[in-house]
Amino acid sequence: MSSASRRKVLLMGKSGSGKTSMRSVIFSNYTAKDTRRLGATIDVEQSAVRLLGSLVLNLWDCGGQDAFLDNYLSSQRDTVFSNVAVLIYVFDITSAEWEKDLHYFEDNVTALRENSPEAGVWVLINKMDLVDKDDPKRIKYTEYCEQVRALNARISADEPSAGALRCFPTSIWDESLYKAWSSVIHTLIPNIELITAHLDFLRDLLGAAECVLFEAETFLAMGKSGSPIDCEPSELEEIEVDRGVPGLDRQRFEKISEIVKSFRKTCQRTGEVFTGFETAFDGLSVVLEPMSKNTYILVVSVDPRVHAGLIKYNIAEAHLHFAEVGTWSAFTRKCGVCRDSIKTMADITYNAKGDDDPSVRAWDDVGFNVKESA
Ligand SMILES: Nc1nc2c(ncn2[C@@H]2O[C@H](COP(=O)(O)OP(=O)(O)OP(=O)(O)O)[C@@H](O)[C@H]2O)c(=O)[nH]1
Ligand SMILES: [Mg+2]
Repeated sequence: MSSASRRKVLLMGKSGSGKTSMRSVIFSNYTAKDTRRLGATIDVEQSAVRLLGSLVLNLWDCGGQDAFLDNYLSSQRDTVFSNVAVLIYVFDITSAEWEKDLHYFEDNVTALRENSPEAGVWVLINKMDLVDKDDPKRIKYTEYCEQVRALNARISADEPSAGALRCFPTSIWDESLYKAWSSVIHTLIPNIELITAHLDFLRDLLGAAECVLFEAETFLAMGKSGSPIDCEPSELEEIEVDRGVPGLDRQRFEKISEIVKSFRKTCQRTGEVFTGFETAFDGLSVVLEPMSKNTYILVVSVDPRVHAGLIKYNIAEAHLHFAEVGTWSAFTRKCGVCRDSIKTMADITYNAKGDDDPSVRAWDDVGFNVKESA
């Protein structure tokens, strides 16, 4: 495996803000309730999480007690802050020491910019479930975000290559956690454009509103056809608008992640194995199926002629090739989507056997079977 697919992710923030809880819910199948028995993290707990077969996240869960924080900023500064792809900084919205928390954040981002200037910073303002009743308009969250952004802009002003900062409100008790983590992972996937191009192809083949790829273990949404996964409604592509995407629930990806994960747990308890899901409404078919060893695909078709069986047939046709898309190395299966997309990519090659031979079938040759049997 190439080292390019290993990414160091720092998880930092004050003790008790919820770092280990979120890591355990997302990556170790804990329920929110299970996290109550977690003890404080001592120093740094490192773990490696493999996603999509070839992307390895090296998670550094950094215990947030004052003595540890001081160490990270002094004796361990270079070790902790070098080669970082993403810093996930977790704040506790209920903290009584916001000024002090902000001060630590400033010190951490300063150390990050010195050692890994291009790293992205994800600020998760956690435990929103504890304040939402008293502050339904999230005024406090908005204010905190503004302060964090202003601080980051000041620290990063002299660093033209500084990675972007994004803020998310989170709670381990609802799907907001999946939205934030999906956004992190999405940016770490190598050649995400290639996945998007394949999903676009399947979407158009099936007259679908969208095709979404989920990671099989965490059920985090990795990518989707069309516009980016976290774009604003005004940024949707015309074809998505035509097919009714604006009418879909804006939180659908994270809701599906959470629902499928908890349903899968229920299945395990009753000795069943979750393999997929399909349903049909008036003129709408929805299918969720394994796509490769490490992924599931969700297809929402709005073409009334396209039934679940046809969607599943096309997913099955794409299986072998999607397994290859997950490995990012050499592409050997004939594919028109790869041929067009990889031309513009520097770090991967497309070298399919029989690419020039019209009698060799590509998985995306529309109507190939029809021609063959005619
Ligand atoms: N209500 C609520 N409680 C949370 C949330 N996230 C975490 N907690 C609780 O907060 C407590 C502390 O969580 P941890 O994950 O251990 O905190 P930590 O940031 O890892 O702390 P250190 O390891 O000391 O740095 C646990 O009892 C969690 O159940 C949340 O979103 N809402
Ligand atoms: Mg911890």
